[in-house]
Amino acid sequence: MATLSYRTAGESHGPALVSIIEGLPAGLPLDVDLINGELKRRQGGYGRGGRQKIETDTVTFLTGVRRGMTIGSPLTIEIKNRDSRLDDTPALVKPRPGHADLAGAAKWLSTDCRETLERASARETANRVAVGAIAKCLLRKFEIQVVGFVTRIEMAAANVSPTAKPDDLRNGILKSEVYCPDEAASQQMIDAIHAAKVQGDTLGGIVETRVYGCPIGLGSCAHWDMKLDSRIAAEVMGIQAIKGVEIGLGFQVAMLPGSKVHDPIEFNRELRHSPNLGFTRPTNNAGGLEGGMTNGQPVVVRAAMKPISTLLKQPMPSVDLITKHADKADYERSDVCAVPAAAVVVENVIAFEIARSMVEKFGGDSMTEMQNNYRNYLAAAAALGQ
Ligand code: EPS
Repeated sequence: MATLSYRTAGESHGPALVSIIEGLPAGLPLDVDLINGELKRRQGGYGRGGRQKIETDTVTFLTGVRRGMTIGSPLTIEIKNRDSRLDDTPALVKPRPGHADLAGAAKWLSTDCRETLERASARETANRVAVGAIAKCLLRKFEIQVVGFVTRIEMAAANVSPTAKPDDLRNGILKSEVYCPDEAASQQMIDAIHAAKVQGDTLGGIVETRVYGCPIGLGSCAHWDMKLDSRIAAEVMGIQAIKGVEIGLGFQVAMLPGSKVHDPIEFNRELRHSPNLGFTRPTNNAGGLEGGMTNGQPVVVRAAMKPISTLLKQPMPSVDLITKHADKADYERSDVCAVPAAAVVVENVIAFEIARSMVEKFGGDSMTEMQNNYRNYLAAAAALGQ
């Protein structure tokens, strides 16, 4: 089975971040403005720290592209680090609770957490946003849209209609400094971040991604690791500082009877040639995924991000790894709140997983082949039972 995969490499203060993506069909136009636009959004959001003032993340294609199009060979991308000074970065010997510092230092038999934190840093998410944005270039050929936003920062919670149109969501997100389409909640979130900054503290929150336009049948119920919900959860949990992932109703399913959880199935003949094949659902508690496969409804995923573990004015109690004496955790330049950035990262890693499932179901060596496969599937599925 053809599949799509990627690996990332690069340290936070090394010369560059790079990624290799394999499995993209040939003939896919790569929209550099879209990719750089996503990188810029990741750098933004109220609550970001000093590093984002230094960097202007943009993508360079090193391999796999000719005249702006994929050519079927491995695609390598590079994002340069302006703050490149890896050999001159100081040792960090008082690990920050919540960060990878302590476990990484022990794992690699060191008293210096620097080498662990350089790779564990959320700077690496720039790679994954660029890869996801490339996946979006593929998804838009199939009219699949992916929209991510913030629904909570600490106690400030947004109210976002489950039936909101993607364009309305996007407009609301664009207007908000915290990428939240609920204007009133957006202001409360900004106030909460400001208060945390004054305290020298940090804040976490919840982000949501919705994917519109997926055909029924992406993913598979054949194996646990082919289930699309399993892959999405793994990809999202792999993002720095994410501690929980929910799909659809998520943890609420445990508190409701089946009659209130499952989404009734209806049929509208006029829609039978659309990606949902005419099967509509008055509710979407399943979050667009049943049995590890898309069911034609929007895919809805939420993720909880913990507060950044570097605290400015009140570093957490820690231990000096050389003397083993109690001390305060070291301070590294950091953000007060990176939840808006996380909304962009989550959105893009989900875009990658959806693109991967599209390549697995419809993939071919070229975009023309893949688009023909997609059309043939929709036609065959629409003709069933006639
Ligand atoms: C980040 C880059 C990092 C941090 C932050 C996010 O750069 P620097 O360490 O040079 O300030 O600002 O990373 C973390 C919070 C972390 O714990 O690593 C980025 O580009 O997103």
